[in-house]
Amino acid sequence: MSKLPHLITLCCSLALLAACEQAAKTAPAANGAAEQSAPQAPTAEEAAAFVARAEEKLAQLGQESERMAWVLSNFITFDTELLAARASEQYTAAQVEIASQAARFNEVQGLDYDTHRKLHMLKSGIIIPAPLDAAKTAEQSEIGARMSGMYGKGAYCPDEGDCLALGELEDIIAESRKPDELLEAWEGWRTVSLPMKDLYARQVELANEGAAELGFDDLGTMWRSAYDMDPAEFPGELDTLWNQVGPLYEALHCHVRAKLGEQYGTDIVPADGPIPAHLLGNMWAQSWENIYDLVAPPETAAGYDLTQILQGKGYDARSMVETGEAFFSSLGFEQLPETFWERSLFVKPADRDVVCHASAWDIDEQDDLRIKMCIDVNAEDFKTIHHELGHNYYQRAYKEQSFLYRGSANDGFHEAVGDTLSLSITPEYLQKLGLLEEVPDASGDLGLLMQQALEKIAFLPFGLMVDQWRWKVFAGEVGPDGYNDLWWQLREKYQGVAAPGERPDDAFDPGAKYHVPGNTPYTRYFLAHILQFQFHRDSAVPVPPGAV
Ligand code: X8Z
Ligand code: ZN
Repeated sequence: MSKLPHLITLCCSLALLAACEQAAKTAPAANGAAEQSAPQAPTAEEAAAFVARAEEKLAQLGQESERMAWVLSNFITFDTELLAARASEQYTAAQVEIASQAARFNEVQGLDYDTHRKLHMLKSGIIIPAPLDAAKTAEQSEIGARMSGMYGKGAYCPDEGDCLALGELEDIIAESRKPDELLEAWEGWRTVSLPMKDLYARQVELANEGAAELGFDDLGTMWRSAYDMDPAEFPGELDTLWNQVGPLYEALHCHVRAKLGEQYGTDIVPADGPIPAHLLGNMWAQSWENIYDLVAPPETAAGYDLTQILQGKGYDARSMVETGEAFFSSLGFEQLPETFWERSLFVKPADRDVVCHASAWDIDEQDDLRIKMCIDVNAEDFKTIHHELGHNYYQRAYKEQSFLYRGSANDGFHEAVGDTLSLSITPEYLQKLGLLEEVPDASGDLGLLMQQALEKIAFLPFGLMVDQWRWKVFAGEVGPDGYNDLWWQLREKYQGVAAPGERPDDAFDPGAKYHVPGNTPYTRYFLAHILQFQFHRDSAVPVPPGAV
């Protein structure tokens, strides 16, 4: 997880920064006399010094809070929630205070490029700001930790039988072809988010108040200001991208809807309406590779089933990660440190609650890299491992950068790197690994391309709509009573997907997606799904002229 949007403890940093500010205000004038008149405007040198101190403090304070977040995600208990909330409270307070102090340099002329850029990052790079009021900061942090805990511990407990955790419900959605079973798993998981709605609404209120204190219209404007362009123009850029790739999605949607109609009947999948969201093989209908068998082009075969191969060859969680590491090693990257293997979580523990949603961590922003993931031996998790390792290698490659430059050009870049490697998990690569005896005939490529489309093209509108929803929520275009309706309006508009039935009045379906209670911006994944193909194309080894 990257430090800036995360936790950081306060300790003496604010006192120090404040002391420096004070010293700057009362510095002797050039003639040696203490300043009596109105405080002088700060200079470019003072701005650079402020940034340097802020970076030093944020870097120093990040580690402990990152460890706290790690412990919470690995052991969700009453106490770890409380401790993580406290750490987050101190971190947010520090970030907000630094951001508001940074505004003092708004009018300074002659700033060097880095200072200017870093001041902007300090003022706008807070994912979940809080108001300066200490009680509200504490409330904000408690809400964040509680919602993370609720999601991580979430389970559906049917009237009869054992409770089912998200992973088990996802397996049903992926594998079952019985509409009733699919519906129960789909609706069951959404019982977890019902009690989040009020908490989420309050979180939005507090975050918006924090954003307003920092000079932003709302939190959405703040999020949109991280793309090296006028934040007001960013949505238009996304529209342009969507208009370019949307027709590809439409074609896929049309084909899949027709095939699902054949499978389940047009009374369940109407030929001219949205697709019910529980039939697409994924809990959020965000990628559809699990229904390949239902929609595969008849004249072709995928050629192989990577899940079956991995299982057949006796792969386990660790050897899947080792294989991912070997891909990076083959590109010339240094192996992961021993601590990565000692400290990462690869397998869902049987005896405690953890946040299973995959994530990559750089605890000390140097070499303490880890991933946390409840790995199942299947193709999807094999690719996700490459995704997570992409974060870790990116983090390590940037460790010598100054604190504020350790992130990526924008958040879409970080999400795209590991995925770019996954695009090279081709039959040829699998053969090199000894996973495929021989590369299937090129006549099977249509099947492979369909699999790729189900994973990558299907994702695009989902990647876009999550923040379209959040931006409207942050802008106050709907209140809590309208949250769910707006969610489904956007699901239909972008994805052509509908809820499989009437939703309860108090439903809060956005909360059933990790990144909403976890407060992780989502447009990054839409961008990454474009960028990774650009990276892939541009990283291809050029064929020398005359070689073909
Ligand atoms: O959340 C993730 C990663 C961690 S950054 C596993 N992804 C999004 C999701 O699961 O919804 C990767 C693709 C989209
Ligand atoms: Zn990621």
